[in-house]
Amino acid sequence: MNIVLYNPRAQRSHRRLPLSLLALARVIPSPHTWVLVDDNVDSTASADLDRLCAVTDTVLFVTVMPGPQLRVAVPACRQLKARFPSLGIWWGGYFPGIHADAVLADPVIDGVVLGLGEGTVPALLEALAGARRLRDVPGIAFREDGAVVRTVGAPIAASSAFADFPYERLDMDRYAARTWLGKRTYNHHSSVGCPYVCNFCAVVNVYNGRWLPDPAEHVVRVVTRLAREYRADAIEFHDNNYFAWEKRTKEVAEGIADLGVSWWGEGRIDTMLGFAGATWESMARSGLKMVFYGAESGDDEVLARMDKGGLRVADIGSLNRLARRHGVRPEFSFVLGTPGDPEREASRTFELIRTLKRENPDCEIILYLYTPVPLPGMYDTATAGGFAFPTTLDDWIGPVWSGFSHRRSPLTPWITPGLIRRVADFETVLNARFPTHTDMRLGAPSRAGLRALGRLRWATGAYRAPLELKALLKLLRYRQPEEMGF
Ligand code: B12
Repeated sequence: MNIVLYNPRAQRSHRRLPLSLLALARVIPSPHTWVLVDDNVDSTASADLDRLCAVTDTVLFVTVMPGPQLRVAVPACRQLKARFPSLGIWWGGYFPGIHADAVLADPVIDGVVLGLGEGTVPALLEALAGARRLRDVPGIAFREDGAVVRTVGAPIAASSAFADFPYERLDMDRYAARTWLGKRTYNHHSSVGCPYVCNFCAVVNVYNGRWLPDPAEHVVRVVTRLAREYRADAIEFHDNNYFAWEKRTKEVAEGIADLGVSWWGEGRIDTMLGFAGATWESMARSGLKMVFYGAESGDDEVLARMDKGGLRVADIGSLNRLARRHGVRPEFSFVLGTPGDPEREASRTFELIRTLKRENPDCEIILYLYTPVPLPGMYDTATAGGFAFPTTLDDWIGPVWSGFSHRRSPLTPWITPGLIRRVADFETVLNARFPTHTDMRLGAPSRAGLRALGRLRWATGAYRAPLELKALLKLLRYRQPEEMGF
């Protein structure tokens, strides 16, 4: 069988290794063959798909995130199936895993891999070749006699249990991204899942508190290979929770310290507040430049409701000061618009952000609005108020739900246009007063202009309707890292 691995465009020119598909490619056994089509970097992607899918005995494997990627994936798959009706089309990734019923309501998609692909794909290929029943493949969903069948027991293992990513099959120069971290930035993913169960995070739906890290020596080996063979000078760790284990963090930091690589990853405030001073020093010495933290809220009551493991607002401030002392920039993400009193939550969070900026102007701030994921807690409050996910892909890619996936227009029953506007206005003033360090294309004069124009509004708290700042940000094509990556 020929397997076409397809990464639909998530962000044009977002030059990052398509790790989901590389993870699958390494477990495809011969005599099957695979080829990767990456719409993020390849302008001929759609012609390539046409050519490759015309070959008989081909299966299309598509990785799908909600939002823009979904909006590209749906029409592409429909066109391909219309042209090549016998083409098998299988989807995987968080979105299809969580919303398998909506995906399978579309006749064009033959099946969904619900969790990790490595353990499932070899068995799936056997079934597609007729050597076993689909029902005997673990961790998939497919249609049978008009109903959706889900098989259980998706195997889960650390990535290091499988072969290395087949970088040698890619044009690695095309994936060396110029970012604020370095001239040749590559991305890596060194652990599966996350050990926590925050009730607003899609990772919990798939891994439910499981976290399987690659051992430190494995991570060091991969980073060394990227640095030595492919001249990486920066690494983004895309793990959901890179820093969950202090010992591993320190060992990796020590192992990569001499490579001259800058790096970034995602961590928890409570975990990293507990790290020893020596670990912070090792991390900083090894090139750690910034850490993304889920700070979530400036309201202790909301933090408790989010199952953040006892995190308090005061901890966010402590981490901000600690990170500053070590010269590692914190990037705090907040999730506004949760049930209860979202207006009060917003006011408290804005106040906290002002304090964080006062104490460490270098910290970065990212604002989201809570968008439900199907987990007990806030999701139940939403459904009780009438919230329901779309049941078809047409609805998912339609105008109403597209904004939802961007976490900007959440469609929760308690959200009001006034609150959405209030958050957007605050964000505009914040972005002008403190333009992100991660936007490489923003030159010094543009930054200075933004700061100057944003200063008065920030100083006086006059966030309402900052039309002049909105226009300037638009003119400068300001990039928001949470949507576009760095
Ligand atoms: C890199 C990344 C991006 C990149 C682009 C990724 C790309 N495909 O090109 C960018 C920055 C553009 C991005 C954007 C967004 N992202 Co994103 N992103 C990630 C991130 C950090 C890493 C993905 C990755 O490479 N993982 C490593 C690989 C090895 O794991 P994996 O993807 O899970 O793949 C395994 C399985 O899922 C499965 N699998 C995956 N695909 C397939 C396909 C087939 C056929 C099979 C068989 C199996 C399979 O097998 C793989 C190997 O085991 C994840 C979080 C994470 N740590 O995974 C979020 C994540 C996927 N993103 C998410 C979201 C929501 C978004 C946004 C929509 C959010 C926003 N802020 O607006 C935007 C979309 C905007 C846009 N322009 O598209 C969510 C998805 C949640 C959900 N409900 O589906 C995640 C999980 C983050 C989170 N914790 O919420 N993202």
